[in-house]
Amino acid sequence: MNPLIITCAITGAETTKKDQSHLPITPKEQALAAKAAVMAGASIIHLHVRENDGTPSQQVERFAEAIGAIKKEVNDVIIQISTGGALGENIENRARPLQLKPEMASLNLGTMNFGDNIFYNHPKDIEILAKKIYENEILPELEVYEAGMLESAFRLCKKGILKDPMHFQFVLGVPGGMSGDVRNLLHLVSLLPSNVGWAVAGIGRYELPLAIHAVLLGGHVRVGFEDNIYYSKGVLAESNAQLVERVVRIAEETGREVATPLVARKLLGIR
Ligand code: KMH
Ligand code: ZN
Repeated sequence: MNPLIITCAITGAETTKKDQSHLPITPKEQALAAKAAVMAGASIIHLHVRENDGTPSQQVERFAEAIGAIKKEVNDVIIQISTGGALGENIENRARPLQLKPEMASLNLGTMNFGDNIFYNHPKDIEILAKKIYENEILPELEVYEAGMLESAFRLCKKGILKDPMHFQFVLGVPGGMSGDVRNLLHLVSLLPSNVGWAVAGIGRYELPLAIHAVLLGGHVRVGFEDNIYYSKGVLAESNAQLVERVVRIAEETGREVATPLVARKLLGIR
């Protein structure tokens, strides 16, 4: 089986310090959280940034500052910036950090209810973001929250808007999308052609069971405070790294090697 790529989504746009006091907000905090996650076994950092007061931001300068601080601590990590941003953010702002040409960026493939809100991804906006991502020679990670979005990706690929080889992230457990029921993951994986890669991010209590299944099925895994702030039921995690460490232990116990950033680049086809 391929080595396991672990992504750590250290901050997100929705989690607050009130929910999780160890949430990294400033570039310095993000750099230290990223370093610990990479030391634990993560090879990709999925990055959102915040203002000092915790407000979500899509400011290029803030992304540049955070990326610089992270790279200073762990030079070889793969940075994946978010073009999802925070709920309600306009498309110009969501596209802004692409000019920094990170190695990866997320690309969300459809509009959906997102808890009590709407996560708006107009087909035209998806196309605009895809174009900007490829123009900047960035690898998109295709965020899929339900099966229709996966089928949209196949259509967009036929039209040339998305390019092979595609790499998917199944984000399961957002109220409004597919839940993290393992049968949903199995269904999504069953729809994939052989030349694509996939990872899973389980939201909240779904994080651990879906990570275990991905390790066994040959997929990749995302964990972190963006998706889940708990270590176990009612017990808050102490750090993002603690969530990564557990996935590494599971991989080791099941004989799956964990990818270094270098190996992850090879697997993902990043030059
Ligand atoms: N903040 C969520 C509404 C992404 O990073 O691309 C969307 C999100 C997805 O976090
Ligand atoms: Zn995100």
